[in-house]
Amino acid sequence: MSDCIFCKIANKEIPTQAVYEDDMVIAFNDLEPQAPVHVLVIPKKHIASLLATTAEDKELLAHITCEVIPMLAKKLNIAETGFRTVANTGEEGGQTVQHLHFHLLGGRSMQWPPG
Ligand code: DGP
Repeated sequence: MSDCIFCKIANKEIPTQAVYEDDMVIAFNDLEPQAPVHVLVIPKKHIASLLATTAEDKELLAHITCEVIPMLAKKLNIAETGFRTVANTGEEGGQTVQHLHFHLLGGRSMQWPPG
């Protein structure tokens, strides 16, 4: 998607310091961090949100949630104390960038319910 900011980050049209990258995903620090650790994990493929995923994306989603996020939590030293993973979806869900992304937040105590 030519006008998608996260596609531009994934395609290196916007230079970004990756925290992690492989064939399927890139992870980078959030521009407006809400915690001492606040990383966004995104698929390189443009998918608008969780609602737009299909059976074709199962491997990608499993890679992000079962492999990349736990690996990053350990690498960023938030695995033992705990962390939060968020995928805001849609307007009332708080999604502001229309490219699927998982927030990985840690380094402070999280509150519930979220705002
Ligand atoms: P959400 O509200 O769930 O759609 O989260 C979008 C997040 O993306 C928000 O926390 C700010 C972050 N963000 C938006 N534009 C950029 C950008 O150009 N670079 C980086 N690193 N983060 C961005």
